[in-house]
Amino acid sequence: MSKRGFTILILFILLSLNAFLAYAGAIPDTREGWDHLWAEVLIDIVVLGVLFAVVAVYLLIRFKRKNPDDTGSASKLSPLAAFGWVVIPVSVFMADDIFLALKNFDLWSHYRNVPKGAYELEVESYMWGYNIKYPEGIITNNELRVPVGRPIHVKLSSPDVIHTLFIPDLRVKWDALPGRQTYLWFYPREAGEHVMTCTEYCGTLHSGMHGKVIMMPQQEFSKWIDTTMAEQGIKPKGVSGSDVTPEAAKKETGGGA
Ligand SMILES: [Cu+2]
Repeated sequence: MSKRGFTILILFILLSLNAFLAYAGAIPDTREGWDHLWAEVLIDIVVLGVLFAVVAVYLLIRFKRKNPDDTGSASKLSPLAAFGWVVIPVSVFMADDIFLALKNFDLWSHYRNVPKGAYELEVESYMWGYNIKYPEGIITNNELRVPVGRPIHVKLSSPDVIHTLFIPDLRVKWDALPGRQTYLWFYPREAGEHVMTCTEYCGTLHSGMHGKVIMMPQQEFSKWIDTTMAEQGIKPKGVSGSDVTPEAAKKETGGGA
């Protein structure tokens, strides 16, 4: 095997090994999955970019014209060698592309399948803000409160133009479209506050269209539900919504869209 062929083979093995090691890592959540895939894309672009740049620069220097009258004397490539020179570099690129596409598809399916037992909310995005409707009947404005430790299924709608519900910290984002219901889900792991914002240019006050996602410990959330229900004059319907078990919620939501 020629020296160059050997170099390409080694690089191909290294890339495949990288792909294999990356795939062996499980995706525990979409947020981590997103970060992982993004890092992977950047690393692969850099590795492939540097690799091909090095080869190109080497060839430019190695076969530089020595004097203005040089016409070159390269022997013609055999059909098999010509085929190899096309197929091997293309395969290196394609192997990585296909690998990333498969990983992306895997992550995408996580994003689009709402886990069972999710707490279901409706978020109406309008010019210019968010109305959040809780299953207990509560409505809040630009403040999305959720309990920690349970998946949150957000059904999105818009009465006017296209908006987005984007929660950067959670790596979750989906459009709210007039005349159609869309959805997203996320899993609050710990208490805290995060920004939610619209990323669809939706008119004059688009830049002011943002709010807070407030993740609360379950008990605190239940208390908040009870207090807010009293404040908004909502009578409890038999079972308090905040006490709904994941099993009961499963029947309500049915998962999916
Ligand atoms: Cu908007």
